[in-house]
Amino acid sequence: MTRPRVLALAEIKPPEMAARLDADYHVIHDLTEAADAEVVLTAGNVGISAQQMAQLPALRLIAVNGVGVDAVDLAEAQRRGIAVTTTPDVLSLAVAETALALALAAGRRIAEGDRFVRAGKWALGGKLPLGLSVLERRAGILGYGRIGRRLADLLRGMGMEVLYTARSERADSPDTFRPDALMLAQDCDLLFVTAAGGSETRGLVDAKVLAALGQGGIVVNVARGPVVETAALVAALNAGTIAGAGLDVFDDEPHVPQALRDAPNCVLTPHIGSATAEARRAMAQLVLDNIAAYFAGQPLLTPYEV
Ligand code: 8YV
Repeated sequence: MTRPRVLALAEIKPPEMAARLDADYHVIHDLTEAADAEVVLTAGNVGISAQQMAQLPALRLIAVNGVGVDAVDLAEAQRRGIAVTTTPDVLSLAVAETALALALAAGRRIAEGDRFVRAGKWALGGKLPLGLSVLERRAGILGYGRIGRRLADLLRGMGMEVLYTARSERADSPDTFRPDALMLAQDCDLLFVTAAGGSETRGLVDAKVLAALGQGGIVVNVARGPVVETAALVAALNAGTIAGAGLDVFDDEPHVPQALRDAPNCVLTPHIGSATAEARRAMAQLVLDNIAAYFAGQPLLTPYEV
């Protein structure tokens, strides 16, 4: 029996899950050889454009190995009647953990301390500047979706006061609502960015928001690079008008501007928010289940409703 053809624009991990995709489907990696493919596998930070869809006339399902759909041309997918699935919930803890790790690393100068020891500066009598307590501060969460709320649960569980900004106040939330990023930044010290990417959230964290966060402020971005204005962030870090930053996402990945790489107390990671073996296995399972449901003519498990 011939296996259905699936175009993979992104990979799935861990390897045993990729092997399952290979066992069940004829996986193609070249778009120009996929005119008859009904399914495309992509990732949150890879997506698929209208131009790519135009080259795939048989396409019926875009299976995103991730939750971000900002890189998928959703309007075009809808126009063409193409369904989109994502991998919600199963990665929330991993991304929340990354956000927490970045906040701790920036506040307590962990990455800087590591570089300091490796460079032999400790042995030479050097001193690392004092850090800032993280858990004694107020946390602000910008984007109170599944990931933001999972992070809020973790922070509250550690005794932190948590504020949040979302499109509207959530009646079922134990946390304190602020209607916009500026008001959130005025009242918190740690600003966690967990909002979805795309035009609606572009530049939400700008120079004014950073100024409102203040000298003891730390910005953590595990969402999408453009939600935070890079030039404003670099300026605030260099001027010391905020205390630090932890960034997992960037405007033009995998390229990270030299100004950020040189910025003081800025912890940088290579978009590893969901990169735990546990989360990636569960994400891959959902991707495989959605693709299998599509070919079996059954309802998709986690459709993204446009
Ligand atoms: C990964 C992500 O980069 O879920 C997302 O939107 O950005 C991340 O989880 C990627 O999608 C993993 O394949």
